[in-house]
Amino acid sequence: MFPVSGLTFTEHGAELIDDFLSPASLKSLQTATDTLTLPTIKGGLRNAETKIPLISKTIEIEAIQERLEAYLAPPLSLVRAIYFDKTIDQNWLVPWHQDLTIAVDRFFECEGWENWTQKDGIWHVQAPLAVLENMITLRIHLDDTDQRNGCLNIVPSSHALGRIPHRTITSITAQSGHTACVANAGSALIMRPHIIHSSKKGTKPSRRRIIHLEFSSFQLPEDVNWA
Ligand SMILES: O=C(O)CCC(=O)C(=O)O
Repeated sequence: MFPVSGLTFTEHGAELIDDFLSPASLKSLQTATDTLTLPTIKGGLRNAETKIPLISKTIEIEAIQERLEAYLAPPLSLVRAIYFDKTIDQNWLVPWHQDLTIAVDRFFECEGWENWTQKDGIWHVQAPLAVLENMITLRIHLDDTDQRNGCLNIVPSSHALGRIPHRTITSITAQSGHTACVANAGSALIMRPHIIHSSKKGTKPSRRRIIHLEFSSFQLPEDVNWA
């Protein structure tokens, strides 16, 4: 299987960019999160851009949105920001899955929009492929990561299979093989949300902080907004 450094976003649905952040931005984000501890860490800290204001500032200073226009046609907007923190004490795992769910500000009925649920009063729905194909996930690493602290694993090119029934994901993964996204602090993984991915427990746990940002250029139905 390819090392993550050999993958391209166009072909494999994921690409690692070394030194994505300037040293100054990396240091500031590390400092801002050094003393941040979360009560329930597995699901990450949602709406992280409002709770860690430095995230929005970094997006601006580092011209992140503009840089992502090389991967997804503009206009892009930030539609989700999550801060993940795996630690020695909170050494969680996430089984193989695709990110299919988006959050919107109201319920509507439309073919292909499935499995509506409400979480904390916010509507969540599995979006059609056209939406996912107009999204990009950016995972900024605040710590060096490999299998020892539970790096992300991906199945290269699996986004090309579209939305996959959950029951077949494990067998596809076993047949295809996967890549461990070994990465240095300050690098970023750009990936398709629907690439099959998982996160194992670290074998020798240490802190593994990620700023997970989702951008989209998809025009939602009239009167519907990202939530
Ligand atoms: O950060 C991780 O290791 C897992 C995150 C994940 O599975 C997700 O964002 O869907």
